[in-house]
Amino acid sequence: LTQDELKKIAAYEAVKFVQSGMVLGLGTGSTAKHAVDKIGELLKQGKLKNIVGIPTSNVTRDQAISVGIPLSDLDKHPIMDLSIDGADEVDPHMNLVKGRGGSLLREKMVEATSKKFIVIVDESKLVKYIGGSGLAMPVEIVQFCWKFTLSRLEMLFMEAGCVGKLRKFGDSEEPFVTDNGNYIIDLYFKKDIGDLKAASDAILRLPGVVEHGMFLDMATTLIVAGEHGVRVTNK
Ligand code: DER
Repeated sequence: LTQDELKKIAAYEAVKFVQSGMVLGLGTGSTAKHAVDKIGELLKQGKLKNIVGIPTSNVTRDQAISVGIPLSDLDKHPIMDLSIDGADEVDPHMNLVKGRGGSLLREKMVEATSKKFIVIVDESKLVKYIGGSGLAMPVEIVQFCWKFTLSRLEMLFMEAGCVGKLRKFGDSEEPFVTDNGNYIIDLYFKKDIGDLKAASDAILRLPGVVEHGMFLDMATTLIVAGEHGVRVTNK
């Protein structure tokens, strides 16, 4: 099975939890994309009714429109019955790293209001500890004096050998700009950063930081698709 087929299996398993009448947080990324497609399909078949989607990015908004999911926003629907989204890393406590697609702020705003937040991943996303994959831990920051903020973030995690990089748009030298008009600093750690809650608080206290990609104690259900099938775990 290819990685995308595994992502589809996890996504379709999550959509089984969607009931008619729900207000749904619609995630962003290549895994959540399959869930959005499936919800649209079930609506078309009449198997789902009266769904309101709250998209976590402009890309998901456009996809949801194209598959016929009625949309609204957090102002009108401040509480989600259910959110479904992917993740870049999942640790054994269901803490997540998200944001490699650049949508972490709206994802966190939507998913923090959810009664149930189902994370859908292929097994390659499972890590022993956050920051353990050596891949990016994204932080959304304001554009003003971004070098200043980058160096403050690196200093926070000096012991973990932290290096920060301004995310660029594709292969260009242009900085990536989020749906919210902000920049993203990708942090890379050489070692475990230890207490995630303390790390989260320290990052958020830095003026200039908008939000970070650690989703701590937010997921309620994890669906992992692997070579041995699909596994659903509740927190
Ligand atoms: O950028 C994001 O937050 C995405 O949800 C990411 O965490 C998962 O993206 P993927 O499903 O394309 O791997």
